Amino acid sequence: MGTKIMDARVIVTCPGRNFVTLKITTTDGIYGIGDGTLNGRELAVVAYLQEHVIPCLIGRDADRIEDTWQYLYRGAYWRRGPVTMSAIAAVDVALWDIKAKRAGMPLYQLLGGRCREGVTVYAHANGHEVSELLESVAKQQELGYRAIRVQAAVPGVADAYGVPHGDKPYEPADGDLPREEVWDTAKYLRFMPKLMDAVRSKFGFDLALLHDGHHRMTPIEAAALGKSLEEFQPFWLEDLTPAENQEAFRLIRQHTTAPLAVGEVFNSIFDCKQLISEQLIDYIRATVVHAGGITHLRRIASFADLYGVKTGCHGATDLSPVCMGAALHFDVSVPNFGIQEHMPHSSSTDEVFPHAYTFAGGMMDSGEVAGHGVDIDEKLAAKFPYKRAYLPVCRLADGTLHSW
Ligand code: KDG
Ligand code: MG
Repeated sequence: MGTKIMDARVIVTCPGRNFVTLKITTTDGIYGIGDGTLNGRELAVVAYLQEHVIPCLIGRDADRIEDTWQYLYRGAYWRRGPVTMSAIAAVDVALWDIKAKRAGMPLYQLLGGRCREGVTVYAHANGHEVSELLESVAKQQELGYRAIRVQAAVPGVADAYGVPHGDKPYEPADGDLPREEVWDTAKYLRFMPKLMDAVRSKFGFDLALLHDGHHRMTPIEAAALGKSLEEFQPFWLEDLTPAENQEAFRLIRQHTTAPLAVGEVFNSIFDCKQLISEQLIDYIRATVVHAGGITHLRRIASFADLYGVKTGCHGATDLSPVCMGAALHFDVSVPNFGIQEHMPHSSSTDEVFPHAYTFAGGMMDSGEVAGHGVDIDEKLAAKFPYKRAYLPVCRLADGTLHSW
């Protein structure tokens, strides 16, 4: 019994976008990998890992996942925050990968085994016009998705969240410096019922429809949106208002029964404690990489389960295939699973990160390979050096900085 951490290394690669991966090797020659990507702030996590975490890992018992988590969280004195929690997640997932490989089992077996046959995922549809959005929804349906997020350009607004610039697939971290976008909430609030009406009129009510407000509304604007979209029966409305102030969701809840999803930017259970215990949300969006790994995400999910809140893990392209693989093992084994986001990676990203997970008929599955089933081709990764890339910033017409 007992295997020690012999080596830990950070690999940064940019096969179309930046990814930070931690590779831990043990004295018995097994390695595990974890995702530590923090979009637009990648090198902060790299430095945190290299300068402050890796020196403490060498020689530690690789089997002591919980103790290592506590050591890096409590032991650091400075707790929480996206940089710290992404770094802890990278270590945690690499150690779960190692433990599952040593056991010769897929990771979900160590998490209690399957609770379902597969993971229902939602796709993204978007359009510069309503007609283009409708075509995009039809295309995702043809691919097999039964849950689809809809985002469209708002008439009279220069930039809407979730709509690509030009013909390339949507990838917002595209600037060597942050691109500046201009936003108008009033126009958006007038447009959204028309958009949802167009989608429901064409596709009916069997399709699960999701929408992301991306933190742009005040609480009362969020309440108004929820009220106006209720008749279109959204599966969820996401990130309507910034959630630093958890109490703000009481106001939204007083006005609408539209299900609410929040939490892709959360990194700790304390970010959602009140949201969950007061039943102010329906889906918690925290995922493996930004919320402290499998160890902490399970804690959040167990707490959420007490209050009837389901999981809805973030799964945009800035979460690497390593995060997606780990999330799918979590998804198949967590009792209060809701849905998983799926934004497919580019083919070059998929080549750098060979993986066992699969997609078919609107569902994904972790696969049956020992560990979390995702690897990194280091030679190929080295061909794609880091390239600085920022997310955009958002302003109102008068120049006031707004949440992006
Ligand atoms: O890094 C930011 C993206 O992950 C985020 O903008 C994507 O909101 C997002 C989503 O719901 O996928
Ligand atoms: Mg979102």
